This record gives sequence, C-alpha cells and structure tokens, in this order.
Amino acid sequence: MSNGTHAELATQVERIVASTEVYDIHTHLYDPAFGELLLWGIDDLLVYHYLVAEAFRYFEMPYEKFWGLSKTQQADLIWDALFLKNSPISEACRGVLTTLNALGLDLKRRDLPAVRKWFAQWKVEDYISKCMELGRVRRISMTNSPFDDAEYSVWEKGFKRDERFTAALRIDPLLIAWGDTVPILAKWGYQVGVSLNDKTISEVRRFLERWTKKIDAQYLMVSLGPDFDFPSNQYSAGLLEKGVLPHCHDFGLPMALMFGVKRQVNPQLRLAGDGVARTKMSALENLCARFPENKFLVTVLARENQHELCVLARKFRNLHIFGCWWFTNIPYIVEEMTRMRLELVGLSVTPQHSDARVLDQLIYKWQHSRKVIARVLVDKYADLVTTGWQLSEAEIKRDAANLFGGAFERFCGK
Ligand code: FIX
Ligand code: ZN
Repeated sequence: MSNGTHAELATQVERIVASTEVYDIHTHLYDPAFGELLLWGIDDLLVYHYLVAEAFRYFEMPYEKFWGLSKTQQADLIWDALFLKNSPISEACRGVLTTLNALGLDLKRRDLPAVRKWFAQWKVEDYISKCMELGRVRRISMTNSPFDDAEYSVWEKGFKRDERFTAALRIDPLLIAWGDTVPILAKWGYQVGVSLNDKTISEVRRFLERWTKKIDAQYLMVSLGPDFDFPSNQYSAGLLEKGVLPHCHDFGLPMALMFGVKRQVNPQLRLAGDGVARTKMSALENLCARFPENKFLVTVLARENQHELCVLARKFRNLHIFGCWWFTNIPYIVEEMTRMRLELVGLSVTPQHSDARVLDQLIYKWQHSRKVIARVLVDKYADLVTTGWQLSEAEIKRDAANLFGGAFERFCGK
C-alpha cells in the first residue's frame, strides 16, 4: 500500500471527494409536494438574495422600485449589473456560472434569453434528479417552519413524502419572538400565556410534539442573534431550558443552533438585509455543560468565533460542528475553517452544508466546497505520508463519507 507521489495522492483524494455522495444537512429547498416553494431555474438563481445585496451596490434606483418589478425584470437588472457591466468574480456570481457550465450551457454567448429557453424545457421532478446527480447529493434536509403559512397548509393537507427530502423543525418565532408567537399558538388551540409557567411549557411541548411527529423532524433548529445568552432571563433561554431541550431529549433529537445573525440590518434589502455579529460563545458552553444528554448541532456566522467553537467541540462530545454558514461560505474562509476544524477537532465534524435556497445551487455550492475540502484533506494526508503512515483507498473513502454526512448521522444516532 503506497500513496505514491504528492500529485498521485492529490488526484486520488480529489477523485474520492468529488464522487462521495453528500447528505446536505441544511437547505431551504422543499419536497416537490410544496410546489412553488421549491425555487429553481435561472431567474431564481439571479434574484438570490446574495446577488441582490451585491447588485444594489450598483443600483441607484429606490429599493421599492426594484421590489415592484417582476422576477424576470429583477433578474435582467442583476445580470446586467453583475455579469455584463462588471466581471462576475464574487463567490455568488461565480456560482451561477459554475452551475450553468455544469449543466452544459454555453456561457461564451452570454445570452440570457437562450438560457431561459433552456430551463423552460424542464419538468421539476426531472430537474431535482439532475441537480442532485450533478451535486452528488444523496439526501436533502429541508427547513420547515409551521409559522410559514404556505408551508403550514401543505403539511396540514398531508402528502406522500419524497424520501430524498428530510425535515427539520424550524422554531425561530417561538424562541426569538415569543410575545408575537403566543397569540398564534393560542389561535391554533394551545393554552399558552407570555409567562413561562408549567401550563404554558406543557402546551409548548404539545406543539413541538405534534409537529415533530407530523413532519418526522430529524432535528429542531433556530438561528440566534448576538444578544442571546444562557443562562439568562430571556424568553429564548427559558423556553430552551424548560421546553425545547427536554422535548429534544425525550425524542432523541439534536437541537441545531445557528449563532450570530443580526436580522434586518438594512430592512430595505429584505432577505438580503441580514448581517453578522460576534456571539458570546459562553452561552453555548453553558448549554453543552447544563444539558450533557442533549445533542447540539452548531454553526456560527462570525469568522471571529470559529476558533472558540472548535475548542468547545474538544470539550463537549454532545456538540457537533457543521457548515460554513452564509457569509463564511466563501473559498477563502471555508479553507481556513476546514483546516482549523480538521487540525483541532479531527474528522468528527460536518464541514459544510449548502444552505441552498434555489435547487440549482446544489451544483455549485457542493462543487466549490468539495474543491476546498479536497485541497485541505490532501495537505493533511500528505503530512501523514511524510511520517511513513500509509492510507488505503478505503480509508480515504471512509473519511470522505464521514465528512459528507456520516459523522452527522452517527451523531444523530441514525
Ligand atoms: O437562518 C438561516 O437559515 C439562514 O441560512 C437564512 O436566513 C439566510 O437567508 C440564508 O439563506 C443564508 O444562506
Ligand atoms: Zn439557512
């Protein structure tokens, strides 16, 4: 067993990483039963909020004027500003081109109407398979909120599940807007009040139980702002402590925590208006220590928090790090974070999730991330080989399978 030259090792690792099927553990994609909630195609790719944010750096028009346009008109303006009038070098712009190229479209012509014609020939069912095949994606985790009216009605109606799509119960309104959520729960027949007394907590648990079973949730999830603290007298902390974490414990489900988003820094940008802020990691430390029997899936938005997160994962086996979330999902930082995680924590991490909001994004988000992850793995293996340690093809395949969903499934006890 020999790994040959560095170049041979690199070719071997790149081939294995490129072909290992991935479980995409956090996306905003939907089972086809949700109809138009599942976004796909060139116009949805171009009006992706990452591109809206970048395009507004060129637009002089009032924000409201842009939002008053049709999706196609918005996409035309974004294509013009970011792809024709300027070179599309940002990660989000490059992503569109990587996707179109992988689909076999001729980019030299820069012919958006022709690209639209190409997409118009597809049926969504076939296109889901196409994107999963090109992205080497074996399973997609949705983000499912009962507080989303469009989603709520589809779940209430019931439908035959597409097994490629798993569900995750997203409960941001419950934890970060409790005051506004109480009347909604009351409307649904739960006897809750603002104060977190036993009756309210047991009703919250009844709500969580109903939806966990209804959607067969694989985990529960919330994103938390920079001011979140634990323990504290915040409703989010109280609801986590008394209701959500005991529920997760009883159902054997992890709680996914996404730290460090500052919502609506610029509301006129709508979905593109969210920002980032450093997080007090002691809150996570306290949660892991206070609930040793609970499992925590964690990703953090601020680059500055990544090292502390890795150290916490060394202290708490009930903490599983996942993904380079959102503003950290650029090659420069993905490489830094992946190196740091492999060197400090080892292979018991899930280095990436796509956070895809548009189906086609599965293609570029995984192609781009696989390249970076393979590069880091080659360096780490090469360091081992210089010591005389040898790695078999099967071992490299095992490690890749772990990083692309295996470690996550093991952590979840699946
Ligand atoms: O909270 C989240 O799940 C975030 O991923 C989204 O809110 C965000 O808009 C996004 O798409 C990030 O990639
Ligand atoms: Zn997300």
